[in-house]
Amino acid sequence: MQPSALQSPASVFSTALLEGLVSHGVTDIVLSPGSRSQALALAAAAFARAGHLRLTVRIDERVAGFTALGLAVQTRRPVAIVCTSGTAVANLHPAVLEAHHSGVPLILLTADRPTELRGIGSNQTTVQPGIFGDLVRADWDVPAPTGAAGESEDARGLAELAVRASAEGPVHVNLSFRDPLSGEITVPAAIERAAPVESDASAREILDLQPDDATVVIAGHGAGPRAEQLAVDLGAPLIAEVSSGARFGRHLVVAYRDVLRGPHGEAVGRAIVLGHPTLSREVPALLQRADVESIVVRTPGVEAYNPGRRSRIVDDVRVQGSPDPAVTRRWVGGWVSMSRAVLESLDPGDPAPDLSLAVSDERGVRAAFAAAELAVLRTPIDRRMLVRALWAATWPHDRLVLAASRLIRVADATVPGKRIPVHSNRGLAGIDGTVSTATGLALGAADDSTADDRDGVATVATPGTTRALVGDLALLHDAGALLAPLPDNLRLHVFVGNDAGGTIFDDLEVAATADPDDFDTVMRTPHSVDIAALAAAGGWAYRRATTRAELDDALTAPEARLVVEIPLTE
Ligand SMILES: Cc1ncc(C[n+]2csc(CCOP(=O)(O)OP(=O)(O)O)c2C)c(N)n1
Ligand SMILES: [Mg+2]
Repeated sequence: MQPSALQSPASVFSTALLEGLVSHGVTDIVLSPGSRSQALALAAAAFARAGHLRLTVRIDERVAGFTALGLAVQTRRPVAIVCTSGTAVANLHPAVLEAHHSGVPLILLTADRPTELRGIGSNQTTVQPGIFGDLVRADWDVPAPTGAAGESEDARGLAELAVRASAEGPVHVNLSFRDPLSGEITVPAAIERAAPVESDASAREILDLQPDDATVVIAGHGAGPRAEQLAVDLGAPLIAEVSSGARFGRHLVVAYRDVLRGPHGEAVGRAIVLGHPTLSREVPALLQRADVESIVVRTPGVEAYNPGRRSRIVDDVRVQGSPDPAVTRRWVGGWVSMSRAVLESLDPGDPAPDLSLAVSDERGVRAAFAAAELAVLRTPIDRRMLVRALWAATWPHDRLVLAASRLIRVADATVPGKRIPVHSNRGLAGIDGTVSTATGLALGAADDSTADDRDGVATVATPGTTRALVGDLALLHDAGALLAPLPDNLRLHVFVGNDAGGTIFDDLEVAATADPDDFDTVMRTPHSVDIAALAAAGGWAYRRATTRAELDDALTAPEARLVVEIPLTE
């Protein structure tokens, strides 16, 4: 017989805290195991069993942090993370940094020892209050609950404050617990949902803009589809980075780097920035030019992008009047046709096959057609082909996740307009946590209640496939993500462009000046990890794609969890 659990103020407080979080809109908790955090963890398990929230458990807090980040990005709701004391807390730091720089709502619930056990060399006890410094929007160091009257109300009030403060980024709730560290848990049968808090828009600075013939709109990471609308309303060319959420439409300029360096770029008189541009040198150079009026629409809660420290930072812009169609045709048309010419010169593309040859009466002609078709399918994969193939295979009900490897830059310089969900951790462009983030995005999408109208991208009934495109080092950095269990109802495919190290550095000046062996040892860092074995260790299916045909096959693979390795040779 199981002994009946004791009453513990830790569990009573934790239960009330979770009730408060759920009632204010939290639907997901990601947790890692530990002793000091047991009251929160066991309460979370009981809440999940009662259907009040979804619980995701990860052994590694770093993986847990990025998984929560992906969940929060996808669901657009704050996600709570539970961990124990000590180094566990510090392992959340990378995800907290990314969340801080991209304004993602995370609620960190870290367990700690009570004050009487701090500062005396107690096991697994460090200085947790303030450990995240200025990266969190708010922090609390909560004394250990004692069972005093009113503690549960306090816990629910704290939950509400934490949810509110997390609207624009991470918050830290450090929670002390005393023995007994857990006890009986009484899960509320029903939890009343509080009305969402409307943000106060009255103090916002909105700048009125008139269309002219020298404006360009720049959509950095996370700008969203309104950047495209703004370009149309202003009669302006649209520079939209690959993870901007605005890479579509008639105003899009794919080869923007080349166009910015040419006469059209020189003619720019005004640039309006939304989101966080990080993928080119030409955009910051433009914003620093003395003859360019630079206007940046800030993302709430996030450090404004201001490369020359001369941009006008506003909360929003509004267009007055409409652009002259003839002017728009000339100005936007010039950019778009130059972009097209650049792309064609880079890559004339496959000549359109003459399909009539396939059904020709002459055997020789039919054979030649088949041989030509085979040659295309046997073509070795290069980076451009890889990013284009993934882009083409992604539909509005899917998600594409790009690591901060060289491939995101290739994608940004190459892929055409298409309205699909693309995510990349561009807050700090770390190569860490990409697969974990993709896992969170996939989990978020698998939850039907989140299948809302995201940015006007089609409302979907199926969660689709989440595809992550990562370099080999990005995969190895986050190898722990492959060890995490995932529900069967989601499809997560990780495409690894394996060039045996970090070849992004080959494009830097140092590649030509440094000793080649030293450059390899300390920058490129080649390795010979067996990716098939790594995938197998976590129970993932594995495929290797060396030709176009094999890649096409992998892109329609039915497996739930799949690692596709693509060897890249140049
Ligand atoms: C956490 C972290 N550590 C180091 C870096 C610096 N860095 C940027 S790209 C890169 C190499 C990426 O290698 P890989 O993922 O194989 O992509 P490739 O450049 O080969 O395409 C490194 C180490 C970083 N961005 N983030
Ligand atoms: Mg690499």
